[in-house]
Amino acid sequence: NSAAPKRLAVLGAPVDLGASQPGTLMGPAALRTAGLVPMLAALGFAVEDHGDLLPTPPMDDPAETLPDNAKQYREIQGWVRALSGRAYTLARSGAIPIFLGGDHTLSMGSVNGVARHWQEQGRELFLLWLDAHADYNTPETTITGNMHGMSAGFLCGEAGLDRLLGDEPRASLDPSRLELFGIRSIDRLEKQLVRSRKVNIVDMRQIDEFGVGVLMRSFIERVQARGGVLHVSFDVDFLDPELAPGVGTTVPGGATYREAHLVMELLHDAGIVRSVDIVELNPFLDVRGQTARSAIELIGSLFGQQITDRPTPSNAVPRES
Ligand code: B3U
Ligand code: MN
Ligand code: MN
Repeated sequence: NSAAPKRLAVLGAPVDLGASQPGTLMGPAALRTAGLVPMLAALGFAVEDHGDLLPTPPMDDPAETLPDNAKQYREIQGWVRALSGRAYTLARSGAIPIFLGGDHTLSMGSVNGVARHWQEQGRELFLLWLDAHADYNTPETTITGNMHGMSAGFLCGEAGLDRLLGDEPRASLDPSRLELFGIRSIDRLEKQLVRSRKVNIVDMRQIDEFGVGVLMRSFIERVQARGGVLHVSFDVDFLDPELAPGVGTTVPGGATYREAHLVMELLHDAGIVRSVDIVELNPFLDVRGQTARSAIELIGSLFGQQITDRPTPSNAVPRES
């Protein structure tokens, strides 16, 4: 898609209070150490590194308005508010923002901000959630209270974290525009909730039966048929733990090296990606930088790294006219 912007804006958000295990705050540093910025520059992009974000100071929400079962709520609120504002201005600047986490609460801010921008442009934003988990809990359904398990639900307007953004405008994302992909761990009440909202889920069983190519192409076709744009929220636990041991919540049976690259290559060829999160990398748990390096390679495929520069076959996804 020749209309796609050629500017990439990298922003770190070293938040780790949304996860059960500390350590994802080192994620942005590990991704930079693994060579993210020069890799993207070598693909022909103008890459701006905006460094790491600081959270806004805690708000003075009265105690009785704070949600139960949402651990570290005040601190996360500071991150989410800061992220939403920055995401909005970065998206408006015409660059493709790449948010480096940090745990998956990052997306509550990043996606809200970019969604607000696309709403103003009158374009439908779709959200691809590459993850072992559905992250569709609310303070009411959660078992752990960990807020990284609530991000997708929050973004689709689920109740219970209503004051999280403070005075930042809350964008609305219809659950029909969320695609959960790679799922293999979901809580009981969470499953009921995604079913009742008719969220699209591609779980690992579907991937085993049909393959990622067919499933990803049908999702891309759906986005293109609506003239939509896409935010990719990449939780590295989407990958199999053999490939990506550096995460706090590994779940066996994840995407293989080749499946994950094919997902990224198809997304690149479709020309619909306008913003990206890379989250849940925990360098403290990583093995000699392996997970960080895998994540970087996959982001390379998402931004056009090819094996033989052979274009997508002509019988593949129809292009936007
Ligand atoms: N669903 C569980 C587990 C979980 C969600 N996201 C992660 N873990 N990384 C929960 O805590 O909500
Ligand atoms: Mn996640
Ligand atoms: Mn996950």
